[in-house]
Amino acid sequence: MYTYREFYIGGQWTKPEGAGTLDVIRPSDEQVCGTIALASDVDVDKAVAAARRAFDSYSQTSREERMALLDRVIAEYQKRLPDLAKAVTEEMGAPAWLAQKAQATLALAHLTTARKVLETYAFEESMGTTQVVKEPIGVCGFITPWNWPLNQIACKVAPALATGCTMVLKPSEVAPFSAAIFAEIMDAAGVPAGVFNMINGDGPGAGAALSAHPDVDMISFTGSTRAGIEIARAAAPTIKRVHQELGGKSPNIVLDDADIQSAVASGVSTMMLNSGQSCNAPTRMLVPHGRMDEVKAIAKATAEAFTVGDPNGDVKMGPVVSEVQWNKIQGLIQAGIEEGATLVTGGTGRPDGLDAGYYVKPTVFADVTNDMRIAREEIFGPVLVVIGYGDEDEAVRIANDTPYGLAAYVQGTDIDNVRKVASRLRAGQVVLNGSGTDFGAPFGGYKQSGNGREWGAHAFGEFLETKAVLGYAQAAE
Ligand code: TXE
Repeated sequence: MYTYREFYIGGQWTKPEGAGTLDVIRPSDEQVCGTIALASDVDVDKAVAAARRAFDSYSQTSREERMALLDRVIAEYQKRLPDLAKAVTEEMGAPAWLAQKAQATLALAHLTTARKVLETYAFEESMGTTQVVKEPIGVCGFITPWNWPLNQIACKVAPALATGCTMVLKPSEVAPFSAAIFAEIMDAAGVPAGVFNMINGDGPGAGAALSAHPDVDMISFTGSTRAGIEIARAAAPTIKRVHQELGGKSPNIVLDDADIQSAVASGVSTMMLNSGQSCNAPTRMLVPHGRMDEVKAIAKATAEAFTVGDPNGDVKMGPVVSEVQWNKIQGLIQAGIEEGATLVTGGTGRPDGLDAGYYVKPTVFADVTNDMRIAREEIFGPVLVVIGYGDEDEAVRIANDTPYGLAAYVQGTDIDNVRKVASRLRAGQVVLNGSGTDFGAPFGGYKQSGNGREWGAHAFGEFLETKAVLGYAQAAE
């Protein structure tokens, strides 16, 4: 049982001013696994004030001081890896192997990448007699989700620390315990008081207050497009910078010359990872009409090999995060059946033998058309849709026919053609033939998948203001 009823403000665990609390539900058995306090507006004000006070000195630290700080954070983070992985399994249901190998460790990759980028990042450049300086933007507000909780915290905190910003984190109220351990890590690493602050709360409460706060200079948000719109609206009167990483409905184009067995099997596996709860999951598989039957057979076999159950057991897939998500997914599976898509495997209800917990059957729909709800809406569960296409032009048209543009995937043997198809896709990241994650590469969306970029050197730009100093290069009198 986790009990974190205090907030980390100004370098201290601090009692909340508000009286609200929230029980956190363990998705694997629907039991309470801990309790958090909910921040009131006064708590948000206190956290922002602490970050503001710390900004004056932290923004003046040298590159070397911040590199040393990141080294200490990395060292402390490594010590807590088992605790972090366990908390993620408890709060959002990732299987223990996934929590250990990915959920907890991806955050480490962002910290080490930021540390490396900081070594050489150009904060100044000369343009004739003008000097252009990149300065930390100020106090940042971070609102993060529950699906890859540590990854999404670290990919904001790491570049913010590296660039000299101070920050207030409001993690997801659904998965707050790994974030609390993260705050303990920051404390143990000796992050100066007020540089990193953490409060808990829900979206309409603490999230909205942070977004609207006049003393917050930028908000970085990862979550639903719905909340992203509300955050941008709340932030608008204060003209703060708003970075958003929102939903996706990423196409996975399997070209006719692809190794169909491996392209389809890996597409299904990537899609099902983390119970399908990844913003960049390849949720729409596009295949030539003539290969549909072959694809159905491979997708069915791959999905049915996904063992589902207690995330602490020997399973490939745990539950989805919450009852709300479970109901949303069930509703969309039902919609797919009613819209006339072919249900290849899976379907509504819990997998056999699982009576409690938010478990979903790995589900594949084929013969889907791109106007069906299951092809248009982000399902955020283990549900793949397979759509047929006639020629490559049609594949590209279907791929781009979505309000989202976070990621896209292309599989094929003729690499020149694969590259050509990639160049026609409107997405912030295109993955060719199952290439692995590149933590230095920018990550973010076109269209309604958001704006701005995270990860690596590109992330630094989100946290920097640009100052032009004219006449800088004049001779001293
Ligand atoms: O997300 P929310 P939910 C998508 C996915 C999922 C859907 C709903 O499709 O099914 O979103 O998930 C905070 N002002 N993604 O409801 O509400 C909230 O407290 C300020 C995609 O859980 O977006 C939490 O910290 N903050 C995604 C965070 O937003 C607000 C990851 C995420 O919650 C707020 C998760 C408000 N008005 C879900 N409303 C991705 N891009 O990876 C909510 N929040």
